[in-house]
Amino acid sequence: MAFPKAPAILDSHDLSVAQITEDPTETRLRIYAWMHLARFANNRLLELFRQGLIRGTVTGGQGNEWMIVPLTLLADKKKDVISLTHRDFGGQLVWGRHLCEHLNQYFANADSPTHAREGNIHYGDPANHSLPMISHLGAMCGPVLGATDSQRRFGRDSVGFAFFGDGSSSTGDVHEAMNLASLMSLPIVFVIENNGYAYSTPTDEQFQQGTELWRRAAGYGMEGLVIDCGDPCDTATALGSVIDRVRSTSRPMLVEVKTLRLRGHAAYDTCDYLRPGEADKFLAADPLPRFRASVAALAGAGRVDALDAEIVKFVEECITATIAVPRPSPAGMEKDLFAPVPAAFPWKPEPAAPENLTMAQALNAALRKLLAERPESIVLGQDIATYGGAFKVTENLFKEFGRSRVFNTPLAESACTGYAIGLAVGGHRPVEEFQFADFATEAMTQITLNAATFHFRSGASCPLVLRMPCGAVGLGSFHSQELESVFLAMPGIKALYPSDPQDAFNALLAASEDNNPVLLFEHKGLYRRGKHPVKWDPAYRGIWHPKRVREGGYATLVTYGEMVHLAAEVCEYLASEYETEIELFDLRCLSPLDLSQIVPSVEKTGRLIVLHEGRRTHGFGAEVVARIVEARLTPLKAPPLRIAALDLPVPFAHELEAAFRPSKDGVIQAITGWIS
Ligand SMILES: Cc1ncc(C[n+]2csc(CCOP(=O)(O)OP(=O)(O)O)c2C)c(N)n1
Ligand SMILES: [Mg+2]
Repeated sequence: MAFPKAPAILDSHDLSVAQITEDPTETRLRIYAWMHLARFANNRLLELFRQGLIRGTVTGGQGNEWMIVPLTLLADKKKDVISLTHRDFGGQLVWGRHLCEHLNQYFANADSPTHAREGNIHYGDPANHSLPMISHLGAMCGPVLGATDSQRRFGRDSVGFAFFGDGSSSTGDVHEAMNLASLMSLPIVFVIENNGYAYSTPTDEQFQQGTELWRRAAGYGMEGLVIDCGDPCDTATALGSVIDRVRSTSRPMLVEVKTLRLRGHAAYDTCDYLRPGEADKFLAADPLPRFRASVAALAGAGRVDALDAEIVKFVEECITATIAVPRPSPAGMEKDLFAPVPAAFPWKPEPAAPENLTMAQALNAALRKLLAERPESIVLGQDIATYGGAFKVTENLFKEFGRSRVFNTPLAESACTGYAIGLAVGGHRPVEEFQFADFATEAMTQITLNAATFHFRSGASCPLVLRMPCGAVGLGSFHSQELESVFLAMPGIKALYPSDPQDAFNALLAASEDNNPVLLFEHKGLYRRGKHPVKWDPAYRGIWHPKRVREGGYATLVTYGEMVHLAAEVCEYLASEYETEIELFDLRCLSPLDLSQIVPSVEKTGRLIVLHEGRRTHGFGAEVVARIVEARLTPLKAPPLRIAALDLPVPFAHELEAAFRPSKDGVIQAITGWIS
């Protein structure tokens, strides 16, 4: 589609503070042009929504242009990082792309930047360091930190911009991210867009009255300031010095902007909760008409009128053009869930000779290999540096590779995972250790809604490995969970679950070269379950497929993780005591699930057993059984047998835990009962 030509004044997307005094008329005219474009286009979006031509909703940025336009004009779009929020439409326009591309997003057209998989303001331009927001407010702060750090690690003096409202300022993510940025000395400008309301809730119902949000900066060891709603050039001057300071010091700063929300929360908002006279007060405070008058005084009213007309004409032409763009097609949607499988890394074929290692040591060796051979790799997590991790999987890596590659994180799983997402999208390959898989629930949004959906909605890759020490080893409810079916109920996540040291070594290499978020489940009971030979295995990518551990004709048993060892003992026992041969599979990869070898096995045996340590209800086995049964043409000889943990929290005492999860005797009993 040929885009209408934009007014020439919009050719420039940049501004320096010096231009305001050097060339006041032209500079002000240019700032005004962007503000007017943002305001007029935003108003038209609202009308188009009301006409039913835009679906979902429109969250307007009317009243925020005085801040977001100067800020994005001042930013260095070649290297700075931004994640614009739902009041920042003006910033989206300045950051880049033709207006028609922005309108395609709102119309959810085939050519939209998100392929119509997201609507409204939920888009960005990852190739140009603009990270698409997810609805969960506060959640984009972590990714901005990571993507900015990624730029910095590539040698650029980038600044990151993270935005949140007065309402969002109460989210944990915001606090975690401010602490993390200060701790890591990251050059981030945190901007609080305080417009006095979170949807219908005024600030005095959100935090203690009299609280000045910008003063929170001191609590995080950073500078803070407040900028009142007003003249865009004064704002540009103030923001320009903030940006310069953050760029040169590499210290974060917190800026509270007292801004306006002129059209309510969103297109459908009736605003009847506003206090008497408040709407008029907001309109009277709008800086745009005043700025227009001051520009007209300098440039002449005729010039500003002509500019307005030119912009209006351009917007209308763009609307006409984008209304004609075809609607999206569902074709290709499923293919785009995951980033394509990349070429294998040119790994060194080492260690060539097998070394006897525990699974913890095998993972350590794989991490060392990754850090040594891939400069873009980064290892992070709680206590993983000098201490070597709660299970010593990262032992000595800090000593060998130093703090820039291997570092401790604070107890802030959400922001740290967000930070890792930013690193990954920026071109790095982070491997994050959760101290226990249980604590990954703290990062649920980042894993399941941010990382997992990134490729689908933006086309960008998010190569992230999340290491999950899991399983019950006598530690009770909060250090024992098997969370695979919780996480894998959400699309866009890959998952490996090795059962021996060589597979663990292979799994880490395979996960680290994939271009998607990969969960690596590591059963704690396997970390030190004897030493086994580990070496470079050219067929390491086989880990993405199940392994037949034992042949048999009576039934097919599918399991993974620590249960593979228990199942092998059970099969041995049943062979010797019952002369019943069971075909045993170690799934190894839980997502994407490959049952292509297992279905023919069930076809052969006619019987299916699924065993796992996770709970039975909504357990992973339910999916395995359903898929195999669906794939079969002939009926099974017996109902499928699911053996899993009890539907309880993981109990602490070892007698209780033993009764909770499948045991050798329990599995034998279940199978022999099923046979007879
Ligand atoms: C974590 C989270 N909780 C709830 C919502 C639903 N929601 C969307 S916008 C909004 C109000 C946000 O207020 P504020 O941060 O002040 O931003 P504003 O809309 O005023 O610009 C709410 C509650 C959300 N998007 N994210
Ligand atoms: Mg608000």
